[in-house]
Amino acid sequence: MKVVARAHPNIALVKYWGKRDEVLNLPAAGSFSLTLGPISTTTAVEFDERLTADEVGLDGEDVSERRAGARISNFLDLVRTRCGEKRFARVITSNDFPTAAGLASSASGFAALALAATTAAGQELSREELSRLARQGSGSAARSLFGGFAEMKMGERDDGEDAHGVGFASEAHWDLRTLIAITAIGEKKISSTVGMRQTQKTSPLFQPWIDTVADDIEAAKTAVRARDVQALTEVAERSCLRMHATALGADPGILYWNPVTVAVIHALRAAREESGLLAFFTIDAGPHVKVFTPAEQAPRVAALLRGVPGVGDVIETQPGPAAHLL
Ligand code: 2P0
Repeated sequence: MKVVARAHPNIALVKYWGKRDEVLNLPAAGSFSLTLGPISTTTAVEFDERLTADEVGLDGEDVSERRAGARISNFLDLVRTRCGEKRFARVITSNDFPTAAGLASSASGFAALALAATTAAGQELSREELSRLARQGSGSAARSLFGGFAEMKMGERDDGEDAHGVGFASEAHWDLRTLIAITAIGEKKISSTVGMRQTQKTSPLFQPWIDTVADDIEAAKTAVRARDVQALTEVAERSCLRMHATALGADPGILYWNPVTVAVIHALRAAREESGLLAFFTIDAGPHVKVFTPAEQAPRVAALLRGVPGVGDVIETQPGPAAHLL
Protein backbone atom coordinates (compact mmCIF):
# COMPACT_ATOMS: atom_id res chain seq x y z
CA MET A 1 0.00 0.00 0.00
CA LYS A 2 1.38 3.40 -1.00
CA VAL A 3 0.55 6.18 1.48
CA VAL A 4 0.98 9.92 0.93
CA ALA A 5 1.14 12.42 3.79
CA ARG A 6 1.61 16.17 3.94
CA ALA A 7 3.08 18.26 6.78
CA HIS A 8 3.88 21.92 7.22
CA PRO A 9 6.96 23.58 8.70
CA ASN A 10 6.72 25.34 12.03
CA ILE A 11 8.53 28.28 13.58
CA ALA A 12 9.24 28.41 17.30
CA LEU A 13 8.00 31.42 19.24
CA VAL A 14 9.73 30.02 22.34
CA LYS A 15 12.92 28.38 21.12
CA TYR A 16 14.35 24.88 21.42
CA TRP A 17 18.14 24.95 21.84
CA GLY A 18 19.74 22.08 23.75
CA LYS A 19 19.21 18.37 24.42
CA ARG A 20 18.99 16.27 27.54
CA ASP A 21 19.68 13.09 25.54
CA GLU A 22 21.25 12.92 22.08
CA VAL A 23 20.43 9.27 21.37
CA LEU A 24 16.67 9.58 21.95
CA ASN A 25 16.82 13.25 20.88
CA LEU A 26 15.20 14.57 24.05
CA PRO A 27 15.09 18.36 24.42
CA ALA A 28 16.67 20.07 27.45
CA ALA A 29 13.57 22.31 27.72
CA GLY A 30 10.16 22.67 26.10
CA SER A 31 9.31 24.95 23.18
CA PHE A 32 6.25 26.57 21.62
CA SER A 33 5.55 27.06 17.91
CA LEU A 34 3.27 28.10 15.09
CA THR A 35 2.75 25.72 12.16
CA LEU A 36 2.86 27.51 8.78
CA GLY A 37 0.71 27.06 5.70
CA PRO A 38 0.38 26.74 2.79
CA ILE A 39 4.06 25.74 2.39
CA SER A 40 4.57 22.02 2.94
CA THR A 41 6.44 18.78 2.50
CA THR A 42 4.65 15.90 0.73
CA THR A 43 5.93 12.38 1.26
CA ALA A 44 4.93 9.04 -0.29
CA VAL A 45 5.97 5.76 1.35
CA GLU A 46 5.51 2.23 0.10
CA PHE A 47 7.01 -0.89 1.71
CA ASP A 48 7.92 -3.52 -0.89
CA GLU A 49 9.30 -7.01 -0.27
CA ARG A 50 11.18 -6.90 -3.59
CA LEU A 51 13.47 -4.08 -2.37
CA THR A 52 16.90 -4.96 -0.97
CA ALA A 53 17.45 -1.49 0.52
CA ASP A 54 15.45 1.70 1.10
CA GLU A 55 15.09 3.94 -1.97
CA VAL A 56 14.81 7.66 -1.25
CA GLY A 57 13.93 10.43 -3.71
CA LEU A 58 14.17 14.03 -2.44
CA ASP A 59 13.00 16.93 -4.61
CA GLY A 60 13.40 14.82 -7.74
CA GLU A 61 16.86 13.41 -6.98
CA ASP A 62 17.85 9.92 -5.86
CA VAL A 63 19.52 10.51 -2.48
CA SER A 64 19.53 6.85 -1.35
CA GLU A 65 23.35 6.85 -1.12
CA ARG A 66 23.64 10.34 0.39
CA ARG A 67 23.43 11.74 3.91
CA ALA A 68 19.78 12.78 3.55
CA GLY A 69 18.91 9.26 2.39
CA ALA A 70 20.78 7.66 5.28
CA ARG A 71 18.97 9.91 7.78
CA ILE A 72 15.60 8.87 6.32
CA SER A 73 16.61 5.20 6.25
CA ASN A 74 17.68 5.38 9.92
CA PHE A 75 14.29 6.84 10.74
CA LEU A 76 12.57 4.04 8.79
CA ASP A 77 14.45 1.57 11.03
CA LEU A 78 12.64 3.12 14.02
CA VAL A 79 9.32 2.78 12.18
CA ARG A 80 10.07 -0.86 11.26
CA THR A 81 10.87 -1.68 14.90
CA ARG A 82 7.79 0.17 16.16
CA CYS A 83 5.45 -1.44 13.63
CA GLY A 84 6.94 -4.93 13.22
CA GLU A 85 7.63 -4.17 9.56
CA LYS A 86 10.38 -6.20 7.86
CA ARG A 87 10.36 -4.79 4.33
CA PHE A 88 12.37 -1.92 2.87
CA ALA A 89 10.58 1.13 1.55
CA ARG A 90 10.40 3.41 -1.44
CA VAL A 91 10.16 7.04 -0.24
CA ILE A 92 9.48 10.03 -2.46
CA THR A 93 9.48 13.39 -0.73
CA SER A 94 9.35 16.97 -1.95
CA ASN A 95 9.18 20.46 -0.49
CA ASP A 96 7.12 23.18 -2.16
CA PHE A 97 9.15 25.95 -0.53
CA PRO A 98 12.71 26.95 -1.38
CA THR A 99 15.21 25.04 0.76
CA ALA A 100 17.25 28.27 0.76
CA ALA A 101 14.46 29.78 2.86
CA GLY A 102 16.21 28.49 5.96
CA LEU A 103 12.96 26.92 7.02
CA ALA A 104 13.37 23.74 8.94
CA SER A 105 12.46 21.30 6.16
CA SER A 106 13.43 18.61 8.68
CA ALA A 107 10.39 19.63 10.78
CA SER A 108 7.80 19.14 8.03
CA GLY A 109 9.89 16.32 6.53
CA PHE A 110 10.00 14.02 9.54
CA ALA A 111 6.40 14.83 10.51
CA ALA A 112 5.20 13.79 7.04
CA LEU A 113 7.48 10.74 7.03
CA ALA A 114 6.32 9.56 10.47
CA LEU A 115 2.68 9.72 9.39
CA ALA A 116 3.16 8.20 5.92
CA ALA A 117 5.54 5.41 7.00
CA THR A 118 3.56 4.20 10.02
CA THR A 119 0.34 4.24 8.00
CA ALA A 120 2.03 2.35 5.15
CA ALA A 121 3.20 -0.20 7.74
CA GLY A 122 -0.45 -0.72 8.69
CA GLN A 123 -0.51 1.16 12.00
CA GLU A 124 -2.75 4.00 13.10
CA LEU A 125 -0.85 5.89 15.80
CA SER A 126 -2.17 8.71 17.96
CA ARG A 127 -0.87 12.25 17.41
CA GLU A 128 1.26 12.00 20.54
CA GLU A 129 2.78 8.70 19.43
CA LEU A 130 3.52 10.14 15.99
CA SER A 131 5.03 13.24 17.60
CA ARG A 132 7.27 11.13 19.84
CA LEU A 133 8.44 9.19 16.80
CA ALA A 134 8.99 12.32 14.67
CA ARG A 135 11.05 13.82 17.52
CA GLN A 136 13.64 11.11 16.96
CA GLY A 137 14.05 12.31 13.37
CA SER A 138 14.28 15.99 14.34
CA GLY A 139 13.27 17.74 17.54
CA SER A 140 11.25 20.45 15.80
CA ALA A 141 9.32 17.82 13.77
CA ALA A 142 7.48 16.77 16.94
CA ARG A 143 5.60 20.11 16.71
CA SER A 144 4.50 19.77 13.05
CA LEU A 145 2.09 16.93 13.87
CA PHE A 146 -0.17 19.71 15.15
CA GLY A 147 -1.84 22.59 13.34
CA GLY A 148 -1.68 26.18 14.58
CA PHE A 149 0.01 26.68 17.94
CA ALA A 150 1.73 23.72 19.60
CA GLU A 151 3.83 23.06 22.67
CA MET A 152 6.73 20.62 22.84
CA LYS A 153 6.96 18.98 26.25
CA MET A 154 10.52 18.30 27.41
CA GLY A 155 9.35 15.41 29.57
CA GLU A 156 11.21 13.95 32.51
CA ARG A 157 11.44 10.25 31.78
CA ASP A 158 14.71 8.67 30.63
CA ASP A 159 12.89 6.68 27.94
CA GLY A 160 11.48 9.87 26.41
CA GLU A 161 7.87 8.65 26.44
CA ASP A 162 6.70 12.00 27.84
CA ALA A 163 8.75 14.13 25.38
CA HIS A 164 6.30 14.98 22.62
CA GLY A 165 4.21 17.80 21.19
CA VAL A 166 0.69 18.74 22.22
CA GLY A 167 -1.71 20.98 20.35
CA PHE A 168 -2.48 24.30 22.04
CA ALA A 169 -4.76 26.22 19.62
CA SER A 170 -5.75 25.33 16.07
CA GLU A 171 -4.90 27.34 12.96
CA ALA A 172 -8.40 28.88 13.13
CA HIS A 173 -7.73 30.49 16.53
CA TRP A 174 -5.74 33.48 15.28
CA ASP A 175 -4.76 34.61 11.79
CA LEU A 176 -1.22 35.58 12.77
CA ARG A 177 0.81 35.84 9.56
CA THR A 178 4.47 34.90 9.26
CA LEU A 179 6.63 36.67 6.68
CA ILE A 180 10.03 35.18 5.97
CA ALA A 181 12.66 37.70 4.86
CA ILE A 182 15.44 35.95 2.92
CA THR A 183 18.71 37.68 3.78
CA ALA A 184 21.26 35.42 2.02
CA ILE A 185 21.50 32.71 -0.59
CA GLY A 186 23.06 29.29 -0.16
CA GLU A 187 25.01 30.26 2.90
CA LYS A 188 26.99 27.57 4.63
CA LYS A 189 25.89 27.29 8.23
CA ILE A 190 26.33 25.29 11.38
CA SER A 191 23.49 22.76 11.66
CA SER A 192 21.17 23.03 14.64
CA THR A 193 22.35 19.70 16.01
CA VAL A 194 26.02 20.74 15.90
CA GLY A 195 25.30 24.27 17.12
CA MET A 196 23.32 22.96 20.09
CA ARG A 197 26.03 20.48 21.01
CA GLN A 198 28.76 23.14 20.90
CA THR A 199 26.62 25.58 22.90
CA GLN A 200 25.75 23.04 25.53
CA LYS A 201 29.37 21.89 25.94
CA THR A 202 31.06 25.28 26.05
CA SER A 203 28.66 28.18 26.73
CA PRO A 204 28.49 29.44 30.34
CA LEU A 205 25.18 31.01 29.30
CA PHE A 206 23.59 27.64 28.47
CA GLN A 207 22.02 26.79 31.83
CA PRO A 208 20.78 30.37 32.48
CA TRP A 209 19.09 30.16 29.05
CA ILE A 210 17.43 26.83 29.85
CA ASP A 211 16.18 28.29 33.15
CA THR A 212 14.12 30.91 31.25
CA VAL A 213 12.20 28.60 28.94
CA ALA A 214 9.37 27.19 31.10
CA ASP A 215 8.18 30.66 32.17
CA ASP A 216 8.35 31.90 28.57
CA ILE A 217 6.17 29.02 27.40
CA GLU A 218 3.52 29.98 29.97
CA ALA A 219 3.75 33.65 28.93
CA ALA A 220 3.43 32.70 25.25
CA LYS A 221 0.36 30.56 25.94
CA THR A 222 -1.30 33.40 27.85
CA ALA A 223 -0.54 35.83 24.99
CA VAL A 224 -1.81 33.46 22.27
CA ARG A 225 -4.96 32.63 24.22
CA ALA A 226 -5.75 36.39 24.42
CA ARG A 227 -4.45 37.09 20.88
CA ASP A 228 -2.25 39.72 22.51
CA VAL A 229 0.38 40.83 19.97
CA GLN A 230 2.16 43.12 22.43
CA ALA A 231 2.63 40.37 25.02
CA LEU A 232 3.70 37.84 22.38
CA THR A 233 6.19 40.36 20.98
CA GLU A 234 7.92 40.57 24.34
CA VAL A 235 8.17 36.84 24.93
CA ALA A 236 9.10 35.81 21.37
CA GLU A 237 11.83 38.41 20.92
CA ARG A 238 13.42 37.72 24.30
CA SER A 239 13.33 33.95 23.70
CA CYS A 240 14.98 34.39 20.29
CA LEU A 241 17.63 36.82 21.51
CA ARG A 242 18.47 34.71 24.55
CA MET A 243 18.78 31.58 22.40
CA HIS A 244 21.23 33.42 20.15
CA ALA A 245 23.00 34.87 23.21
CA THR A 246 23.69 31.41 24.59
CA ALA A 247 25.06 30.34 21.17
CA LEU A 248 27.21 33.49 20.98
CA GLY A 249 28.59 32.54 24.39
CA ALA A 250 29.89 29.19 23.09
CA ASP A 251 33.64 28.67 22.50
CA PRO A 252 34.12 29.42 19.66
CA GLY A 253 31.01 31.61 19.58
CA ILE A 254 28.28 30.78 17.06
CA LEU A 255 26.88 33.70 15.08
CA TYR A 256 24.07 32.88 12.66
CA TRP A 257 23.29 36.46 11.64
CA ASN A 258 24.58 38.59 8.78
CA PRO A 259 24.37 42.41 8.44
CA VAL A 260 20.98 42.19 6.70
CA THR A 261 19.58 40.15 9.62
CA VAL A 262 20.52 43.01 11.95
CA ALA A 263 19.19 45.66 9.55
CA VAL A 264 15.80 43.92 9.51
CA ILE A 265 15.64 43.91 13.33
CA HIS A 266 16.39 47.65 13.45
CA ALA A 267 13.89 48.49 10.68
CA LEU A 268 11.15 46.53 12.41
CA ARG A 269 11.76 48.00 15.85
CA ALA A 270 11.93 51.52 14.40
CA ALA A 271 8.60 51.06 12.58
CA ARG A 272 7.08 49.74 15.78
CA GLU A 273 8.20 52.75 17.81
CA GLU A 274 7.48 55.38 15.18
CA SER A 275 4.17 54.18 13.77
CA GLY A 276 2.78 51.64 16.21
CA LEU A 277 3.24 48.76 13.79
CA LEU A 278 2.23 45.44 15.38
CA ALA A 279 4.93 42.99 14.35
CA PHE A 280 7.80 41.06 15.91
CA PHE A 281 10.68 38.90 14.77
CA THR A 282 12.33 35.58 15.40
CA ILE A 283 15.51 34.05 13.93
CA ASP A 284 16.50 30.38 13.77
CA ALA A 285 19.82 28.64 13.08
CA GLY A 286 20.47 30.79 10.02
CA PRO A 287 20.43 34.42 8.86
CA HIS A 288 16.81 34.81 7.72
CA VAL A 289 14.25 36.75 9.75
CA LYS A 290 10.71 35.54 10.37
CA VAL A 291 8.26 38.34 11.17
CA PHE A 292 4.86 37.74 12.77
CA THR A 293 2.00 40.18 12.36
CA PRO A 294 -1.81 40.20 12.44
CA ALA A 295 -3.30 39.60 8.94
CA GLU A 296 -4.43 43.21 8.46
CA GLN A 297 -0.89 44.54 8.88
CA ALA A 298 0.81 41.91 6.69
CA PRO A 299 0.91 44.04 3.50
CA ARG A 300 2.60 46.86 5.40
CA VAL A 301 5.14 44.52 6.96
CA ALA A 302 5.86 42.89 3.57
CA ALA A 303 6.56 46.32 2.06
CA LEU A 304 8.78 47.26 4.98
CA LEU A 305 10.81 44.04 4.67
CA ARG A 306 11.17 44.39 0.90
CA GLY A 307 12.50 47.92 1.47
CA VAL A 308 15.44 46.81 3.62
CA PRO A 309 18.56 46.75 1.41
CA GLY A 310 19.84 43.18 1.03
CA VAL A 311 16.50 41.45 1.60
CA GLY A 312 15.76 39.15 -1.33
CA ASP A 313 12.49 37.28 -1.45
CA VAL A 314 9.78 37.68 1.20
CA ILE A 315 7.68 34.53 1.65
CA GLU A 316 4.22 35.12 3.09
CA THR A 317 2.56 32.39 5.14
CA GLN A 318 -0.43 31.91 7.41
CA PRO A 319 -1.26 29.47 10.23
CA GLY A 320 -1.22 25.97 8.80
CA PRO A 321 -2.92 22.64 9.58
CA ALA A 322 -1.67 19.50 11.29
CA ALA A 323 0.15 16.81 9.32
CA HIS A 324 -2.43 14.80 7.39
CA LEU A 325 -2.91 11.97 4.92
CA LEU A 326 -3.78 12.79 1.32
C1 2P0 B 1 13.40 25.76 17.13
N1 2P0 B 1 15.51 25.25 16.00
O1 2P0 B 1 12.85 25.74 18.24
C2 2P0 B 1 14.91 25.87 17.13
C3 2P0 B 1 15.36 27.28 17.11
C4 2P0 B 1 16.42 26.10 15.34
C5 2P0 B 1 16.53 27.30 16.18
O2 2P0 B 1 14.43 23.33 16.32
O3 2P0 B 1 18.90 18.35 16.31
O4 2P0 B 1 16.59 20.67 13.31
O5 2P0 B 1 17.18 17.71 14.62
O6 2P0 B 1 16.55 18.01 17.02
O7 2P0 B 1 14.81 20.19 15.05
C6 2P0 B 1 16.03 23.25 14.71
O8 2P0 B 1 16.44 22.09 15.33
O9 2P0 B 1 17.23 19.95 15.64
C7 2P0 B 1 15.27 23.95 15.72
P1 2P0 B 1 17.47 18.42 15.92
P2 2P0 B 1 16.16 20.65 14.74
O10 2P0 B 1 12.76 25.72 16.05
